[in-house]
Amino acid sequence: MLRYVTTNPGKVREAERYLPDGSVERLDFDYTEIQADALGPIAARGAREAYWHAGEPVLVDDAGLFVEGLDGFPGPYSAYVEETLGFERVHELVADLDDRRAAFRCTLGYCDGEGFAASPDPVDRGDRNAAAAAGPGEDGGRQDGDRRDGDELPVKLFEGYVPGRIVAPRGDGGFGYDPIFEHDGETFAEMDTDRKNAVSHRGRALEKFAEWYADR
Ligand code: ITT
Repeated sequence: MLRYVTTNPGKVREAERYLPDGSVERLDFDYTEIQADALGPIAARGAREAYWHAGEPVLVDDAGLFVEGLDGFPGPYSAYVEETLGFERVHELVADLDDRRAAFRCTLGYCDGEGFAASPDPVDRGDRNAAAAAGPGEDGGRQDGDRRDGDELPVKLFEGYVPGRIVAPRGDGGFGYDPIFEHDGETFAEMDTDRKNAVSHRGRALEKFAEWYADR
């Protein structure tokens, strides 16, 4: 069984459309999100921690909204900004800018404790020195020695991207920043799940993952 590790049920609703019925189940586990200026290292670190927690194959999903006129902000800080400001104030911040173009990015990190054959998608193999310096994690259940080994587990990454622009909130579907993100004339909150999946950052990343996972 593959565990889709997230505190956000909206992500799993979208992911289920790409994976065979009954092959994925959500695991509500809040892995540590390290501070980084890109999504890949956050997803890789999260996938290792989630794998050690779950003890079975895991997929983590790190996503963010990158606004051009704000030099990519909130990007990897999107969850914190949504919790503190909310999407309405993000729209207000952007409303007066000349450049309201934005993109959603999603990086999926897969870990099952094994290595990977060469393929075009990146594999994060961790950093021994950084892992040793960080020391053991706090999620318990494993011995410290095991944990350090775990920090070197390879994680396969799958990336997806969708361009759009920030608009006044419209629609009541989806989640997160969906009401203020417009793609092709509609906000993500105005689209149903299949329509959003067909164009979204998560859909693109899941498509690559599902194709690869079928042979795993
Ligand atoms: P987990 O980390 O537990 O998976 P999260 O909701 O905190 O859940 P992220 O850190 O990946 O997930 O999300 C960053 C923010 O971007 C957060 O505020 C999400 O609601 C938002 N977000 C992610 N994907 C989105 C999408 O498809 N549409 C709208 N907002 C999205």
